[in-house]
Amino acid sequence: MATIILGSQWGRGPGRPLTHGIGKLTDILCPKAQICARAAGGHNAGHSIVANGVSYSFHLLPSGLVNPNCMNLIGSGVVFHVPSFFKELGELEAKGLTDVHNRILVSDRCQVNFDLHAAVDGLEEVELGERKIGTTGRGIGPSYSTKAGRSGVRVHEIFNEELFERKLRQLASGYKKRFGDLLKYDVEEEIARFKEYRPKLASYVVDAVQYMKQAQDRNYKILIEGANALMLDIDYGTYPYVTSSNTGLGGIFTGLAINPRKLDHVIGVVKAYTTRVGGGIFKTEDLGEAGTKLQEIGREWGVSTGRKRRCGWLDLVVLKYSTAVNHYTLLNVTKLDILDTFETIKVAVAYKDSATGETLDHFPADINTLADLEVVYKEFEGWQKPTTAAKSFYDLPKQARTYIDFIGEFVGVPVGWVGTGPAREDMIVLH
Ligand code: 2SA
Repeated sequence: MATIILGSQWGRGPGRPLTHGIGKLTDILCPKAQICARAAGGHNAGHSIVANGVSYSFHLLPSGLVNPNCMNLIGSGVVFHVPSFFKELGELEAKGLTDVHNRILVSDRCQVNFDLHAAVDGLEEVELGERKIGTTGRGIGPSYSTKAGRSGVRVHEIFNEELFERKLRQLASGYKKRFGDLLKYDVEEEIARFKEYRPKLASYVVDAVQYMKQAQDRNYKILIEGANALMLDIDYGTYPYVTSSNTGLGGIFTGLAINPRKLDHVIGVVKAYTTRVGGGIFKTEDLGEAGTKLQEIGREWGVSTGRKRRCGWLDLVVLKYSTAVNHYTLLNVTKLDILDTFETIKVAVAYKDSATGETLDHFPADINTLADLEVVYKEFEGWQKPTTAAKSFYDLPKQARTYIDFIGEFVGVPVGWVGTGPAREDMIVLH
């Protein structure tokens, strides 16, 4: 049976160098899992896990590597950057994780994300000027573009040297025609690097369809880690200010070919407020004191790029929409403790057309329509007490319980976990 963990807002990450977001829940659920898998995205994702006092950062690799008994799989929907794969494995090993090389597999159907794609990512951002997306610069968009354009290179093709080199040269020359000398990329150097990677990579590559089928036939417990979050989904996010993969539930099925009838739970990770990295609309962003306070107390910096995250209030219109797309069966509210010192806490419950006075309780497709709408907030009294020591839901201050209950009731999904601090034990289990 599989459990899927998905980011429900614009980021899934922890925002501080300790375990706090999807990583933390993965860490908690991992001891029960035999396989931990990634389905989509690439090395643009980022979160940290603290295990036995050591902080581990994950970008491309599944965080099930922290559990010594867990196998890990990079699924077919991931855009696979080979240098990052070896670098991240090396870093995890240097920090003391054991047997990592024998516990990670890569689908032979993954698209290869080349340094070429990162170079193009940068140039495309420059072309966009003021309308730039604010990407992580990891070549994610260009990798998925070449995949959709059917000119990409897949992992299995790395092992057909002649084909690989021909396709990569072709790809590079296409981009060279578009960008000329602005493109700083030496295809021959990349080809030379792959001569070294090729023999080292072979033992990790697997037919992931067969692998997952066998695992599901044997009723293995599989934990699937979403990358990024729903509002960055290429189809359902705030397009075009999104990443280029399906970060929602759909991407899990295309990326891993799992059996939809063998699912335990789809867990939505909901930060108790909202953050966003990069450009794009963010209706509940607070550019004043509250936003700065959330940024500072929450230590909201991107794990992959170190960029400051924009901060604001929880948007339940977004969460309801995210639930309609991802069909969460349980929610994990995270970072509740970051709100501990606020006198008042605001939550978006609807949008309003100020011209007509009409309220909208759903999330519109058009970001220009959205831009014109006003946010309708509900205000909650803050609890102004520390929540980190709470061991059970009833240890939480009454105002904090009201806040959590409201979230679950508003979207119609039970809250299964509440994160109240960075440590593994700072997680209240409710379900
Ligand atoms: P890209 O690089 O093409 O995927 O960027 C497109 C948009 O998607 C956003 N994006 C992210 N937003 C939040 N967190 C992400 N991962 C890292 C983290 C980010 C970091 O968890 O901290 O370290 O900066 C992530 N990855 C992509 C990105 O900001 C663009 O708006």
